[in-house]
Amino acid sequence: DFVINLLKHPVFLNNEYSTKFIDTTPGLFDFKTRADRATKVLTYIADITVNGQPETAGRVKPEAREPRPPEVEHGLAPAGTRTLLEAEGPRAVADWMAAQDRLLLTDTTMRDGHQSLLATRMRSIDMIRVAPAYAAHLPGLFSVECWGGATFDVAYRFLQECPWQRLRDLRARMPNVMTQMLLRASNGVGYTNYPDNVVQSFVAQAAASGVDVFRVFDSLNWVENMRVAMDAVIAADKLCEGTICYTGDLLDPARSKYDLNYYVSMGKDLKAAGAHVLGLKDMAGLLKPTQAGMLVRALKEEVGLPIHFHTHDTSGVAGATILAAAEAGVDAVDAAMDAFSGGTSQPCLGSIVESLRHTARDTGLDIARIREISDYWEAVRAQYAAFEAGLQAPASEVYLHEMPGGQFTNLKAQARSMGLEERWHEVAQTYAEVNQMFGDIVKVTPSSKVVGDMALMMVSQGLTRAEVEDPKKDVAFPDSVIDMMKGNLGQPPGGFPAGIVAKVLKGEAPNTERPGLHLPPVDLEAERAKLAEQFGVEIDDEDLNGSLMYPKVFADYMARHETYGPVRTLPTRTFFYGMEPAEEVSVEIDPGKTLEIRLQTVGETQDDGDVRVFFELNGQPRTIRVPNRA
Ligand code: BTN
Ligand code: 3PY
Ligand code: ZN
Repeated sequence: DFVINLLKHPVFLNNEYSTKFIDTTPGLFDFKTRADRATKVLTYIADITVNGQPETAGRVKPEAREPRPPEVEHGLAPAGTRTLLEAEGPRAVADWMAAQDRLLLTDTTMRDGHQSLLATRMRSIDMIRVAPAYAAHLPGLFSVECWGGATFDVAYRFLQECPWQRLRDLRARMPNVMTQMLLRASNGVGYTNYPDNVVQSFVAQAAASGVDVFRVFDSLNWVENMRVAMDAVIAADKLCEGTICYTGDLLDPARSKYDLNYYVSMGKDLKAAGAHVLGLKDMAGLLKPTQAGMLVRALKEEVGLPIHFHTHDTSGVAGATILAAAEAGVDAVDAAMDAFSGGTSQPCLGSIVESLRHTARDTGLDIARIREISDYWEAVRAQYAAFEAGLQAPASEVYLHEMPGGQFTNLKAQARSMGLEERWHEVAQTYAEVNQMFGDIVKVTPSSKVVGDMALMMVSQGLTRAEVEDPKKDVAFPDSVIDMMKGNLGQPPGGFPAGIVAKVLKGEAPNTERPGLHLPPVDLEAERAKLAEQFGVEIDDEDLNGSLMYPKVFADYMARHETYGPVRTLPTRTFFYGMEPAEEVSVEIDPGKTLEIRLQTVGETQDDGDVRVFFELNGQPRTIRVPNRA
């Protein structure tokens, strides 16, 4: 008797879900009635039950406890940073930041935490259910990072849900604390440069749908290529965090390209470009404690903006780095809730709070509330065991390869799928060599993906750096490498080495100007009309911006949505593993519209290859046929 009533929890039922226009405008499509949407959701469950989810194939279904969000007084949301932003604007927030004695904290669990530990697979429902507890019990957080980076793509591509809807739902449940996103400047939340008007439109939409803090970075640290995105954030009256990506070791004489002067000068450029706050993004977790103290002091003195520091704990010493940065006067730092911290993720939020308690930088956050919320996250994380692919222990090897925490698990999975799992350390070594071959560049999405593609190619084909660089040897470079050498991601400090550019481009001249300068603007309304025609539905601004970022991924999402309907409120276990006979779940597909679903039995495969799956839907028998694709 495996009965779960996961979603009957009162906190959950009190929630109101936003609904997408395409789901709620029956006039557009006469067949899109509520009953039909229920059939679609049953079809999804039947399909996963019979055929499994490709994402979790071969993985054991976790027998984990139910995630139960903390009890919250309905609507409780004491004034927080968002209250200030709404009332007085981003400059006031930056001034307020600089005036605090306490160390301010951003919780990254809903973005970088799961991106770095679970290949970004956390579903909206698991975030939305706990958002009221953040609003009620942790109003002293600086921000909650919950959007951008890889989450946008993964929501559409793997989770079959709308990333904008996630944002609106979180925003509605946390009206007092600032939401934060990671924006790859002109690369938006994608892997390539977009036309300027696409970047502007995307930022305006993100602001309208609920982002308060935009951490804007460029994957080659090229400030010139960050202006369009930064200007759009400033125009939307949101907090613009112009960000330096940290790489190398500022005390290493062999890496003198990235020394203290380099970072100070970039910080000044970002201030001049209008940043309200200076982001210091150590995406691989390379900044060591002593260097952190030096860097923070220098940036505070010479740039003068409040500093928000981000790191990863891949090495195991990131906690020490954060304490050193705090000692040196950093204004805010990122951390992940305990259950989503450590390893390739951020350091442990609760332990930072405890470390600073009764000191000059006491965070003022309620540790008991942190533990309560982390306890929820622990149960959530267990549901995603299939996606755990991380480090079993801290790894000093990170100082060799310099892979970003968000890339590490992905590249490892890619290596495994290419049969290179046993040769992981060779991949790591090659990644470092590719970096040197490309001129020692900042490695962060998308430049990190280019380095990773090249490294995997070299290891799988047994190519050495010397062979790759040999003008006489013919090498078929990955598309992403050709694209970067053409200048389509912009320019690193000092440019790419002429030899490798010539080899990759076979003598063709690269573009060394800002890529956006050469990309014609997209006719947004023509694009909207084209999509409306293609999908036969009205395309709202969110859909339009989603499609502009990821045309193919968005189209596939829309096609699956047509078949499976609103699967985003299915319990995570059901979404990934389907149901078992006699199991029951409640699924609130719209505010107040709950489906009570019971799986009765799964029939035999018929001659035509279909399987009949027998359900009870709100007490009525329903049969769904799905093909047996096994
Ligand atoms: C019912 O509602 O009981 C009738 C079964 C409906 C079958 C649906 S229609 C679309 C989907 N694709 C399939 O292969 N089967 C289902
Ligand atoms: C992203 O761009 O997704 C990152 O997390 C970079 O660190
Ligand atoms: Zn990160």
